[in-house]
Amino acid sequence: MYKLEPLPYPYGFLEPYIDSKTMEIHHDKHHQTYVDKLNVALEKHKELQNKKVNELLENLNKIPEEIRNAVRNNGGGHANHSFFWPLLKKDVKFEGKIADAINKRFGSFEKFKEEFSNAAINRFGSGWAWLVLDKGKLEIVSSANQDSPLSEGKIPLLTLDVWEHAYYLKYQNRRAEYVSAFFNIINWKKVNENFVNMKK
Ligand code: MN3
Repeated sequence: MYKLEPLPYPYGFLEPYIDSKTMEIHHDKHHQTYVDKLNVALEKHKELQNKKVNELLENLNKIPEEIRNAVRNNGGGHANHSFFWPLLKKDVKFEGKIADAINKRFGSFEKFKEEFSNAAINRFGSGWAWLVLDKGKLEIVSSANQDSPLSEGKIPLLTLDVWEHAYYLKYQNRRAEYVSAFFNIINWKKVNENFVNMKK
């Protein structure tokens, strides 16, 4: 059985950039639902129940076909949100090895911000924007629905949820404003950890 971990901070932790009510619904309702539906999908597949959710996503082609889409969507939903929450914190400096690597790869923080923002804003419908390592190289990508870059052999370092449920209460249709606010709450210390620990 998969289980929802508590949010690693109080609901109001990211105010005013992400409001308390959004965090509460997003974590307690949306994320919970992905976990519940993943458990339902795996009910008759005991051999998969003890695997890490990332492992399921890395090997989607090995998941029995009748539950593959359910695992892709709900396993993805569980993994993506679990990865997302700790990436959010106010007032963390852009520094460390990841900052050096971003500056080198994109030219400057501003260029990186522009490219990441475009990926987030232009993702049509629901999905995620990502900074990933793809064969050791930093890349910005976006994914539809709850698709994870793990399923394409990429290593996620940073992500932003651009489903409407992530921002609609406060920002309504103004996704670009939400994306801009996100740059005030990136936990660069955590992104740096992801980079240092996962670089292959
Ligand atoms: Mn979400």
